[in-house]
Amino acid sequence: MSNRLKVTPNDLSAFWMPFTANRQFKQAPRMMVSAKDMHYTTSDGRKVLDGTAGLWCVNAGHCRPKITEAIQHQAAELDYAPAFQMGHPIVFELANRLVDLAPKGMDHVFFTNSGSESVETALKMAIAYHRAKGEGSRTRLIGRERGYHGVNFGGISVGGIVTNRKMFGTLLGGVDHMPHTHLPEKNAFTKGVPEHGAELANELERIVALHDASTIAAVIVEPVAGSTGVILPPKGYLQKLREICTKHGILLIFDEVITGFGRLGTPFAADYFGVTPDIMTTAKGVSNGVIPMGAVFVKKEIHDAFMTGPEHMIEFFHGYTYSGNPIACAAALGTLDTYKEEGLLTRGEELAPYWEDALHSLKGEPNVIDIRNIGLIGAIELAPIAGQPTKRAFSAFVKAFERGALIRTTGDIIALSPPLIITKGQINELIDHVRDVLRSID
Ligand code: PXG
Ligand code: PLP
Repeated sequence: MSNRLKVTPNDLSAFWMPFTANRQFKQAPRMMVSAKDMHYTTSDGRKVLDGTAGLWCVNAGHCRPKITEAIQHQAAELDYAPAFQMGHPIVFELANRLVDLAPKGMDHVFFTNSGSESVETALKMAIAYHRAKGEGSRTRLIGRERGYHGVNFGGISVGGIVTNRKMFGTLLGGVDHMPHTHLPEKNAFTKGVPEHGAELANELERIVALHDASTIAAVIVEPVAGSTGVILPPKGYLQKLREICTKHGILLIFDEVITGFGRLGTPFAADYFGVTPDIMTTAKGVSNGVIPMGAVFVKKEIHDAFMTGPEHMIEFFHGYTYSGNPIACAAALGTLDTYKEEGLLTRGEELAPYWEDALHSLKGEPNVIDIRNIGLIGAIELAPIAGQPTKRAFSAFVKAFERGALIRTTGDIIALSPPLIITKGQINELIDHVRDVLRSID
């Protein structure tokens, strides 16, 4: 431990950090050395309140005993078993537990190691499903502007974040995008789901008319877009997408990597909105972020469409070395036990009104141009500094960290998504940090 605490800037160069301004970070590193429940401890011994559940994943809070014990036990008992043509008991147990939690009709689950892999898996399943049903012409994928579906080639192709796409060539062919639903001129400072914009779902009809339904495999959207700065679906929008997809035989994929596992105060966003997709991608909260894991839920009809042909044949030529890794499964079971014992998958619903009021109390603070909230998610959008987009929010992030709160910024938007164990007192503390920071930066 003492060695780890003694990292000096010269030791930092080998690690090429993900989604990080590497040169800037290495000049002034921000290091966490331990964590418990709602707090991190930094390398200089300060406590930092986790306002973001890590990267939207540590839903049960940090270093929870059930999860730690499950991992320790599993590591000593069965560390690894091959994932292909072999099984081990707890992966089946976990699949059953997850299916019991999932929206009705989503009866099967395929394991991956991240949200990005869940997305690739879902897109491949969708195309292969249509082919298995004799509709091999359905290959086109429809995403949405400002969507985030991870960083692999399929995900950035259906995704709609220009910085994640522009450096990487031609991406997947046969992809189209619907418009995003961020309408600040009509919906700014709305509490919860906004009134305006459901008609944007009709853009899907336009795309269907352009290409013909017989060429389209799937539509993928985040029910609530997280990474791109918290964009909520207007009232009725997701229902409309569902209707249009059903009408045209197009699969609807909900990317619930962020919204899954209690973030909105329901187990999944599908439950919150009362709209059931055909495929649902998850990761993050499934294992509390502690060991990498992702899970793709599918409806029975989709799974069953693959279960044809000779029984000795592999039905779906897809999978990862670590699909259903035993230690990841143990972490996930420990996570689900913790969620259940503490009622965490619905705790967000009780806290949401308090959270909403606390967040919206920031209206009127310097440079705040919009505030959005749903469940235990919040976004505070700042006016950018002229000619220097992202700089104002990044200053807020650094200042907040120095003051003792971890917040997340994307563009000039502050996104908050605390662990679901947060108390009302800690909500006040977090929002007070943000308020003080907004008053202290340019
Ligand atoms: N889909 C969605 C909807 C996501 O939010 C992914 C896929 C990819 O998951 P992996 O596990 O491959 O990272 C995500 C991930 C942020 C932030 O601060 C968001 C994500 C990841 C890291 C940071 O907004 N979302
Ligand atoms: N690259 C090589 C050379 C491999 O042998 C494998 C798996 O066997 C992979 C990539 C894929 O790795 P994973 O299954 O962990 O995604």
